[in-house]
Amino acid sequence: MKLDSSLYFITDSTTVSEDCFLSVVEGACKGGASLVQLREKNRSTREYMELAKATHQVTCRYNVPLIIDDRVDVALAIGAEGVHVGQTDMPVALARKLMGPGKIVGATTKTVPQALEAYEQGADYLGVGAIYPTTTKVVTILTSVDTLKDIVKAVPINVNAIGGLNKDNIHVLKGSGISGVCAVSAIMKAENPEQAARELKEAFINLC
Ligand code: TZP
Ligand code: MG
Repeated sequence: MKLDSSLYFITDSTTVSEDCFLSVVEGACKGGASLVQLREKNRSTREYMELAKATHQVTCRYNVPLIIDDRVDVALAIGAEGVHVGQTDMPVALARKLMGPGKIVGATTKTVPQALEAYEQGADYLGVGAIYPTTTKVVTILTSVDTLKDIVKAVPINVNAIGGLNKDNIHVLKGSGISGVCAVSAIMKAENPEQAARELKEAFINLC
């Protein structure tokens, strides 16, 4: 079945308590997130695993696949549905080999050659950005919508836009052919994450 990446919620647990964090994840799922990525940069392996297990309990209730950022070991250990790797992480081919054919492997790419390489190595989807400047802690540069469109044309897998995206600015992606949008702060920092997720998803669906 084709992967639904229409609304890809990526977490940032650094600004909230764990209870609050899990309720944001639940709100995102209720509001229509079709994928959730747990993205942790400052936790020990043990802490990452514990949070991943708790997050997975929530996402499983809503049948939303959980993707673990960077860490194939954590993804395998907790039985997550997939892993996401960046350009400085484990190569896609190795992540695919370790995860097996039934799991989801995603990759961050910013150029057509990177996109082709990730696709050829077995990626199921690509994250492309940052489209807009972002307030989320990340080392990234801006990617133009033209490059995004070139990547969409170059590979037959899902391509998602990422970076500073919200319901009020995703109109720039109209006609780009993307399969979905990724968002951290638009949902994580929203007063009502469920409503924020619902509105962002609606805005994306209205683009297509
Ligand atoms: N990669 C490129 S931009 C970004 C990542 C992980 C962060 C996106 O966060 P936000 O808050 O949706 O701008
Ligand atoms: Mg990474």
